[in-house]
Amino acid sequence: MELMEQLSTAVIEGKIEEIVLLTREALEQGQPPIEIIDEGLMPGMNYVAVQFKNGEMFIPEVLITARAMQAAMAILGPLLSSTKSAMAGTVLIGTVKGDLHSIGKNMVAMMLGGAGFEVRDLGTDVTPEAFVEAVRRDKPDIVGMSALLTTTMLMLRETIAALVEAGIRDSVKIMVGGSPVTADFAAEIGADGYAPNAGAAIDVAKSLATA
Ligand code: B1M
Repeated sequence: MELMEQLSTAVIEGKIEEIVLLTREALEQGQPPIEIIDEGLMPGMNYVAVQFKNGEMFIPEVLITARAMQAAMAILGPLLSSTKSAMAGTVLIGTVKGDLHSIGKNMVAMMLGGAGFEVRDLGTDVTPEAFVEAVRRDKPDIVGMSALLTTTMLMLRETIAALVEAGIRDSVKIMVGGSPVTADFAAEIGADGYAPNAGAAIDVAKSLATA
């Protein structure tokens, strides 16, 4: 089996030790980190997503695959960041209140770091109050919010409302993303930018930082 295919299978089967070995092997073979993500890890994660949706995989199994994915990202993330050039701006990022999905947000954070942004990750299940407090403290150029559930997507709106209420909305640019989020929804809730994936998030962040 080809190496990228082996990586996908290791994600699906949640084999952490194997995924670490395969990721290192791919790097030793000179495969760029971004290609290992796109061609090895993501196809596995996409397969898991379909199985989960169809009720053929369950939360404990999905958690194991998520851990395997994170183990690979722990190796690849710093390499994405090592191409850091001049500081492009500062970004505060977090997954909104009620939402524990971290993989996509982590990927966006790592890619932004690699593109030269200074990134502060607030983690998951971040309340609107915590976003407000962090903006006051860190004065970032951009606040990035991730939401993966149709229910927590509404928390994007509430978090923006909290920033407005606190009188600091106009001190930052707001970027949102996550699988249920659309450009229309982002515009409707008053976000400044939306990105469908981590690659696009870099372009959006760059244009927001210079706007
Ligand atoms: Co959950 N889950 N999950 N889950 N989970 C989804 C999201 C779901 C679509 C699966 C399904 O049913 N088809 C579904 C949501 C349905 C809906 O609301 N429409 C779902 C559900 C229902 C749930 C629970 C409610 C299940 C339950 O308890 N009954 C529960 C909720 C827990 C909670 O958050 N309160 C739950 C739990 C979990 C696990 C904990 C088991 C695990 C998360 C582990 C973790 O993250 N540490 C999990 C996972 C892994 C998934 C799926 C299978 C994969 C998500 C993922 O990591 N994708 C997911 C299915 C799916 O997405 N199709 C699913 C890979 C990742 C790289 O992609 O996160 O989309 P993504 O990020 C992309 C883009 O969206 C974008 O860039 C990223 C990289 O390209 N992006 C941004 C993301 N954030 C961005 C921010 C930006 C810009 C771009 O700017 C700031």
